[in-house]
Amino acid sequence: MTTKSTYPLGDYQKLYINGAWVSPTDGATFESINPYDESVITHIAKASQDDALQAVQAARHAFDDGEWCTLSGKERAAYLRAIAAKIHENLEYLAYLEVLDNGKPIDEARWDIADTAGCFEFYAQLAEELDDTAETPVVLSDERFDSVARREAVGVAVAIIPWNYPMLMAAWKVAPALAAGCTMVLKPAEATSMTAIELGRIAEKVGLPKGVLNIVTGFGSELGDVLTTHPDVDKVAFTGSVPVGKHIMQKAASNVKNLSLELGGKSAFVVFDDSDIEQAVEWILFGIFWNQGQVCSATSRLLIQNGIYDKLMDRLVAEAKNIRMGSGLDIGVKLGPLVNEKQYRSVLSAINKAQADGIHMATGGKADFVKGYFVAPTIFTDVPTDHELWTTEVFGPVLAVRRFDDEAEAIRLANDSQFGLAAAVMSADDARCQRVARAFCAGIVWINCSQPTFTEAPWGGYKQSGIGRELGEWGLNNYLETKQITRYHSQQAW
Ligand code: TXE
Repeated sequence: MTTKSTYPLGDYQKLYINGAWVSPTDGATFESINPYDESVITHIAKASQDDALQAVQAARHAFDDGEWCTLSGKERAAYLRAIAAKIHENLEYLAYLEVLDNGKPIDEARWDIADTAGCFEFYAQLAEELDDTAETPVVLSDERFDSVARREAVGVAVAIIPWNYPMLMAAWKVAPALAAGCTMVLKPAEATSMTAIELGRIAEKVGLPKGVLNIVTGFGSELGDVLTTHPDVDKVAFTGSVPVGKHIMQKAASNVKNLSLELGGKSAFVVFDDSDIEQAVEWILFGIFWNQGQVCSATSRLLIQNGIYDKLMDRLVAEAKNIRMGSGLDIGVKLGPLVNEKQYRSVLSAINKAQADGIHMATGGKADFVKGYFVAPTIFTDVPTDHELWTTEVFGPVLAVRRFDDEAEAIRLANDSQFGLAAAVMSADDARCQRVARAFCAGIVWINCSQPTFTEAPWGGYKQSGIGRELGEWGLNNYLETKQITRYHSQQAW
């Protein structure tokens, strides 16, 4: 059975710049492809470099001369709440668009859209609080002076986001930026542009002042350098691949822009002998197959203690084989297609390489579909620690498994990675879990679960997984500068 099968699609051939819907200067568009059946969903406006420049100028003008900067946090919060309300109102439609564009199961898309609204609500509250908390007194050692630390908007921010959670990733950057008082240029991933454009429509409907949020759809390889080197841009926030993150870092050095990066991961899940097998199976499957494994924090390396290994692997492989694949719109489907042909080929090539290198595939591989970018839930065992399947992000439904003897070995194996985004541990012994959690080199650690994500808690990685933290108050701080204001109030001579 399918959920509501069709909704009328909007117009996706315009860019949202300075509060107006404009055609790209050269009139270009590109196709958005449905990963389920490879059909063309619609045509998307393909911004030129000139369009990107105009978007930056609009954001600059709105920041320097517009009404946005004169608003209190409470007034900005009202816009954020209005955006959240509109997202709630249109939840089914927006979730449907995410499924078409990205392929994910509709229930997951519904969670994403609800979280997107929740993110705007959360930052609305922080924007309100900022009215009281923006300035904090600083106690100085010299009493002839007093001082305050004042938090102010960074200025014009650029957000470049990926395709795995299209609207949610936009919210993670747009909501705190607007809460802080920044203006923004948002560039969604070319594979999934529709809900970003819908966000523009929502911004227009709630009357967000012009130029505060600008949306340019198009290719990162063409627009990226304009957005990340322009002297009028004060901050760049990026989520995506490590190579592009490194490239952006170099470009953003042009005028020492404030930069936050959320890059890849190869996160470990450590399961000790005393774990409940069924609970372990549930969280391991969720940790790697949710969103087709296209999750930066996916626990794609599984470390199982020897005593539980055989039993747990039997159950894991059996359950992985049971995962229903198909159209994200079909009720009961738990695994949709990968987002696009590029990702599909890249994941299949990682699987083929591992097989060619003699690594044992317990289940999975290319799925038996005539059309669409389907890869079955795949599990490799006894993966050598120097093999790329163990060291490199696959970003697909592919789990690499190894055994371990004791806690020290598990921690060593988990931390032996160029990445440090997330890690998970499962055991009935809470003291052990707490110890291991503190020993992990990772920005996000889960105990007895994997992947639950909360808007209130910090999100980001160690090592090559990135710089800075999103979400929570940390996410707001990404878009704030801190200014010291110090006054000399004594009659004494200096
Ligand atoms: O990423 P890209 P891709 C990882 C994952 C995946 C791999 C490739 O391992 O297999 O990256 O995915 C924009 N200047 N992640 O190719 O290219 C691009 O338009 C500025 C992890 O899709 O990094 C898009 O908006 N921007 C990840 C965004 O960067 C540029 C999520 C991400 O695309 C640019 C996605 C340039 N030169 C992929 N080139 C995560 N951390 O969650 C591209 N872009």
